[in-house]
Parts: sequence; C-alpha cells; structure tokens
Amino acid sequence: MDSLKRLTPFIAVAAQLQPADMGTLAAAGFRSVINNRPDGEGEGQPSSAEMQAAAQASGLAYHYLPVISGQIADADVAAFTELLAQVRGPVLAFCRTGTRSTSLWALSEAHHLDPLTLLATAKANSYDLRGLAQRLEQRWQNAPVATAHAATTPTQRYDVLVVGGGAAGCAVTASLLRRDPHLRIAVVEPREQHYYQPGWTLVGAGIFDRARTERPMAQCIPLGAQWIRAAVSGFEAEQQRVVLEDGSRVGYRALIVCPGLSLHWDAVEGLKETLGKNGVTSNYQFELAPYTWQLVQNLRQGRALFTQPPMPIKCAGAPQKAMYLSCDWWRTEGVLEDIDVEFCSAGAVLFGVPTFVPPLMKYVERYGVQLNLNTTLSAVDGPTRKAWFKQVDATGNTQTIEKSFDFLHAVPAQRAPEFIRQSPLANADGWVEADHETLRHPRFGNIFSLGDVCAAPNAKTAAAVRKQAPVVAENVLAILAGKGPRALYDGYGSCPLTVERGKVVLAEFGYGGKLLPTFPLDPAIPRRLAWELKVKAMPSIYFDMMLRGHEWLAGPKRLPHEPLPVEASAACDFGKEPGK
Ligand code: FAD
Ligand code: UQ1
Repeated sequence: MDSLKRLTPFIAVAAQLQPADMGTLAAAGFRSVINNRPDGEGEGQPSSAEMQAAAQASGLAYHYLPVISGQIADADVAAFTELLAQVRGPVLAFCRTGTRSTSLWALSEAHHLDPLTLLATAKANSYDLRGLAQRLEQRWQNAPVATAHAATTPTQRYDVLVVGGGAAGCAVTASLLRRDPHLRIAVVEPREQHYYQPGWTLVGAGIFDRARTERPMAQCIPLGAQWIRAAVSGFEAEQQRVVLEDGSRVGYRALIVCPGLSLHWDAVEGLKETLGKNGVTSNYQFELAPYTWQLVQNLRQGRALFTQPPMPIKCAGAPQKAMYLSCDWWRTEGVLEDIDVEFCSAGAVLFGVPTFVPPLMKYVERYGVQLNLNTTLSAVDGPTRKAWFKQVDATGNTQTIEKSFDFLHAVPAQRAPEFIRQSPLANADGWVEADHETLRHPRFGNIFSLGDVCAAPNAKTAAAVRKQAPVVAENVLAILAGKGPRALYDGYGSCPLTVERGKVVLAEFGYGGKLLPTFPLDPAIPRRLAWELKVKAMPSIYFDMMLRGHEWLAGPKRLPHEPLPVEASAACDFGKEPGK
C-alpha cells in the first residue's frame, strides 16, 4: 500500500489493492472503499466480489464504480460525485495505478475548486492530470450560480489558512512557520492593531500605560505569512474555503479557526449606554481600562461594585484581579474603610479550582469585601447610579436586588462570535467543536481550533494558547502529510491573580482542575516572583516568544504511534453534513 496518497483528509487514492490490505485500511481509520477498476482488466487482478468480501470483513463499506481507462464519461463523474456525497469518510478509491480515481475526484471537485489547485494537488501526489486541464477548466467555468463569483476570480488557496490574528492566530502561525518556513500560509484578520489583553488589568490599576498593550498588527503577524486584511463571514467546509465579508472566497488545505470571543454587553440592560461614564467601567475593553484607573484614584468613599458574569469568560480571574488591585490602592490611600466593596458573581464559588479559594478568601477578608455569589448583573441605570441583580438562593428561587453604586466595574457576558455561532463548525453552545486533546474538529478532519473560541473546556487564557499553538501546528502538518494527529493538549491554562501590588497567586491548571505548576513551588502562596513574572517578564514572553514561535516550556505530549482507528475515523468525516 505504498501507493496510498491522501488528496484531502476526506479522500485518498491508491493503485490496485489486495484483499489483505483491507484490515490495514480499517486500522488507518478509513471507513469506505471505492473500486474504480472494471473486473477482468488485468491478470492476477482480484475480483470485485473478493474485494467486497474482504472490505466488509474489516468493517469497511464497499462500492464498485468501474470506469474504463482513458474514457471517463460525464456520467461516470456524476456517479462518482453522488457516491462521494453519500459515503462515510475517510474514503479510499483505487484503480490500476490510482490515476482514474484521482481524475474522477478532480472532475467531481471542478465545480468549486479551480483547475490550477486541482492539478497542483494531483501533482503533489505524483499524478499528472494535465491531459484533463481543458475539461477541468470547462467545468470550473460552467459552475452553478452559487460559485459564479469564484469562476471570475480564481480562488486563492493556501496550505494553511488562519482565521484571526490575535494571540492564537499569530502564535500558531509562528509555530507552523518555525517547522516549515515554506508553508503557504495566510492569516485573515480585519484589525490594524493587535492587543495584549492580559495587560489591561495592569492598565486599570495604573501600573501599565495602555500603549504597552497595543501594537500594529503588521508587526505581530509572523513574517512569511500573508496577511489578508478582511473579516471572515462564513465557512464552506465541504469546498475547503472560507467566505469573506465582501463575498470573495479563500481556499485552504487545512483551516485553523481562532477569532476569539465576542463581548456581549447587551446581555445587561443599559450597560452599553453608560460605559465610560457615570462611574461605570470595564477592564475588558482597551479604551476603558484607563478610565478604571481614573475612577479608582478619584473614589474616596461610597460603594464599589465588581461584577462577574456566567462562565465561560476569558481569564476567569480578571474580574477579581480588578477588585484586589483597586482595594490595595484604596488601602494604601487610607480610604478603604470608607468604601463598601462588593463582589457580585454569577458563579457559585469564588474560583473554579478549589486549591486557590483559601488564599483568595484571605484577601476578600483582608479588604473587607462582601461576597455575593449566584448574583448576576441584569440591568444598570448610569445616571441614577443604580444596578439590578438576579440572585438565586439556596432553594433555587430567583429574586431581583437593587444596589446603588458610586463605582461599577462590570465584566460582560461572553460568547462565540456570531459568524461562528451560525456556522457548521459550532457546537450547541456556539463554540467551535474540537477534540479536547488534538484540537481537531470532530466532523471536519482538516479544521482545527484554539484560543478563546475553541469549545475545549480549558481556562480561556493566553497561557492556554501558548501551549495549544504547538499542538495545533504539529497536528496540522501531520494531516497535511497524510498522517494522523499525534500532539496532545492537556488543558493547561493559567491565571495570575494579582492579589496586591507586588504579589500574585499563580494559578496553573489543566483539564478537570488538575494543578500543573511550572515551578516547583506551592502554587497557593501569593509570591513576589509571580508578580515579577506577570509585570516584567510576561509582555516579552508574549510578544517576543509566543508570537514568534519560541515554544518556551510549551512542548506538547505526543502519542507514541499513529492514533487508533476509532479516533482517526471519528476525526476525519470531512465533507459531510453536520450530524450525519
Ligand atoms: P484574541 O486575542 O481576542 O484575538 C482574536 C482575533 O480574531 C482578533 O484580532 C480579532 O480581530 C480577530 N477576529 C475576530 N473576528 C474575526 C473575523 N470574523 N475574521 C477574522 N478575524 C477575526 N490571559 C492570560 O493568559 N493571562 C492573563 O493574565 C489574562 N488576563 C486577561 C485580562 C483581561 C482583562 C482580558 C480581556 C483577557 C485576559 N487574558 C489573560 C485572556 C487572553 O487575552 C485571551 O485568552 C487571548 O487573547 C485569547 O486569544 P485569541 O487569539 O483566542 O483571541
Ligand atoms: C502565560 O503563559 C501567559 O501567556 C503567555 C500569560 O498571559 C500573558 C500569563 O498570564 C501566564 C501567567 C502564563 C504562564 C507562564 C508561565 C511561565 C508560568
């Protein structure tokens, strides 16, 4: 089976197979076999009946679609296209040399992939289809109306296309280019500026100037990658392309989806209208973090409310960090006693990993904070400085509570961006589905996701991205080479809880809340070293290492061998309708 060539994650082709090959195919994750060679064509050729019996004995679906060499009719192409729409992938098609199967595939794809792309894919797999060029061009030109646009503007196609040039998009692109500098890779990103969001907590406390958290996108997208300055509006996963907001398409062999998440300000009535005035602020927005610091400095007495919405949110500790650093300032200014500080969280616990709750509770007590759990901000009236909360009591009853305030630090609810929620890539909650370890989409085998938009149940942090990027880079290159993904992500995320100026509780944990400390120190103790890491080292670790593909302390675990068949096949049903 040396002749096996993977044209896409959905379909591979091969020269004549033997009945004994079927077990190997099943073990490699294939689910279906198509025989394109007519019975009795050559001596020693196993019959279709023999192949069928062997395939079925190995649990593979078998289809016989014979075509005569050099005489592929339009009806053959139509039958092959129809078959591909029905079979369970990954599928292996074979004939005497594999050329007929490759030709059938190219002709069946020609209505949505441009001829150059098809010829290049075939050539990369040692099949010379130049004799079909004219026919491919005709099919491409006669593509139905839905793809007419693509017929006039040939679809650009990259080896790897990355959606989003934030922490995840830049880091994974850098990791890919470190491994293969010749990769044809593009990043689709509409913004001119790139933001180091972990710095906003420090901007809100007067420790960083906001300029330190902003850089031109052109300096962050790695050299060697093409920057497409546009926003993605949709996915045509079966045609291996994305749709941009202007309606144009960009094709790919592998897609990485990482456009971050959307702040859902509208989930709280009246909040958007009063942000940035009336004492209402949020470190979750670049423009507002300096306003937090202004308000903190000006407050001498009254009530300060800090809110936290339902999970998931990015950096789950950030709502508390804003509070601790504000209290720390008020304490050193000698005004904390005159300020009623309340933390109103939709959550049932102060922090999701129990190890870190006791040290955080010490600070809640030290600062005299009133803790209101199961309490979700639902409405704000800025001019009268009133906020309303839905509070759930122990018996499950909800009541509305009104609180007046002089200062309100609000954290918005967060969800996947609209174009993701509406896409076939999303799970029921709107996030991009991904295997938790390989970060590969379970239904589209050449699509991966990382960063805040990814549905994996890790803490949504830049720290998580630092470890996810090498995993995705390795696995993308593996599938492009026709292999299975082997690099595994352990769910690592980190939240540096800035409990006072000069001290941080460095929470590092993976899936299921498993503690994953980088340094051999008790992680529950607030430390100056961790503060230095957050304030002095981290911006450089982010910009100069993570975004440049220097994978410091980020090497992934790897499977010793190719993944087992069940996993590979589940991960490869590329080209099918969701849920089918
Ligand atoms: P982002 O960095 O948000 O990037 C997403 C990119 O996708 C953006 O550039 C956006 O323009 C682009 N995009 C959006 N829509 C489209 C589209 N349609 N087409 C193309 N591109 C699109 N993490 C930590 O590890 N430690 C911390 O201390 C920490 N503190 C934080 C404090 C605050 C206040 C905040 C807000 C976050 C904090 N984080 C922290 C979290 C961290 O910033 C995020 O987890 C990280 O930025 C996620 O990276 P991402 O690439 O998924 O998303
Ligand atoms: C981290 O890796 C990271 O991303 C680069 C952060 O965001 C900027 C962090 O806040 C933290 C704490 C980490 C963890 C890094 C180490 C070395 C413990």
